[in-house]
Amino acid sequence: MADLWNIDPIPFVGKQDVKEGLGFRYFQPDKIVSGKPMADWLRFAVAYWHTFNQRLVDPFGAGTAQRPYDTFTDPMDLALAKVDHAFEFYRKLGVKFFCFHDRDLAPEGDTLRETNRNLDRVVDHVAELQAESGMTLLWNTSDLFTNPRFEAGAATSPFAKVHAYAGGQLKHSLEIAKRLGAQNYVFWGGREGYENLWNTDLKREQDHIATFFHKAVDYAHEIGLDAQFLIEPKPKEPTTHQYDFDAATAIAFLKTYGLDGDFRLNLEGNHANLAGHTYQHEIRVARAAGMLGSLDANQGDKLLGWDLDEFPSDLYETTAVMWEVLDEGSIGPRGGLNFDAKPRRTSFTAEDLFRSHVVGMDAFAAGLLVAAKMHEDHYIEDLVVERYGSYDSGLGARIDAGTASLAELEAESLDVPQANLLAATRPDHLESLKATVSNYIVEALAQA
Ligand code: XUL
Ligand code: CO
Repeated sequence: MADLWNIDPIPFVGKQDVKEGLGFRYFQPDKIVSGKPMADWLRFAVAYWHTFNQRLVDPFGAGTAQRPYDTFTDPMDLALAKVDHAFEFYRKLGVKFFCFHDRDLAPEGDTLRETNRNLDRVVDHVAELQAESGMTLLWNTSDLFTNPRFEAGAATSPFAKVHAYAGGQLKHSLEIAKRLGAQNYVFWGGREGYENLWNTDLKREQDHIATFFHKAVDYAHEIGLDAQFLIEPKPKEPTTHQYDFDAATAIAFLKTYGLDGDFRLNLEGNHANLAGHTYQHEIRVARAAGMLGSLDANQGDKLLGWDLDEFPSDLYETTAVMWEVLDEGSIGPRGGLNFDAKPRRTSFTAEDLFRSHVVGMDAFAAGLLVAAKMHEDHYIEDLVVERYGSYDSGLGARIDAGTASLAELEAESLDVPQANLLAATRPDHLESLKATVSNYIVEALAQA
């Protein structure tokens, strides 16, 4: 194939000078870390929407992006050319997975039938290049938020015809998932929320989206689609109140409607921050419920309160994420790290798409190396075991087993002087513990 990006495949350069940012310092796909090749722990995916469609607009200005397919004017020619560029991008970057929304791939027609026809032409081309390249579809999804028809929601729209349209769109996306062998199928709630309760029947809207998910599960069974369904929580943007606010809210919703057996979660760093959580918190909550599915890899900006979708570069955060993943044994049965991220407006060249992915991949590879070292040393695990040790025997063990009555707890406590109770706890030296993690980052990477 012609050199569509005018760039060499990204090499591993280790600690050599990589000022240009077009080489990996830490990501070595075949390097064995904690018993598995790095590539198996990390399963990086490129997000079609940000990488190939995003023009780097912001609310105050037009896009700055320069892309090698900007010369195509016919929308279908452009759509097909983007697929060629996408697969060449994956190869040069060295990623094995990709993700897309239906509407990322092809322009809409006048009717759903016409839209599907456009989409299928492009999906044919994706299927051809997938067969040639061996790329895996980490997940696909339906864009149920961009088109004006979804102004008041899709599955939760107050208007039955809009819900129906969303269902029709979903059906076709599930067929594409089946055709391309998707590992997962994602639902991000987009406009599934509300602005104001005076005009909203919250219970009815939640019932409707639950029905929508049940129909998706039924149809997947009908067509033999073997993909893991995922919900991607996000607290705000675009609506004030999103029904899938955070991991805990999404888990409660899934359990309420009997969907927890069929769904897991796709968790995103920037979304976690918008919900007032850390990325690690969201992952731990999902793990505790046995519902960690996959990860959208990005980060927010501490000073700006919206969804910036920055490429991950914060090693403290990637270490925490990979700590959770190592403890879990994988990101999820079929999970990966999808770069739901875009370069900043000032990084507008085509090469910057490579550079920014290199930053994200290296940040996670570094996080993996550090977390692996921490697990090897067992310092944190031992500390946590010791912290909860009082539940291992005697009264604590009876509390743990749920057999201690309140009367027993009262008898135990009535005559204990306050000072003795503080002595029964254990100081954490929390500041030192945080420094321990920072020291691991410095030292593990110095040795890497
Ligand atoms: C939006 C977001 C989406 C989902 C897929 O904030 O994260 O791109 O990942 O619809
Ligand atoms: Co996302």
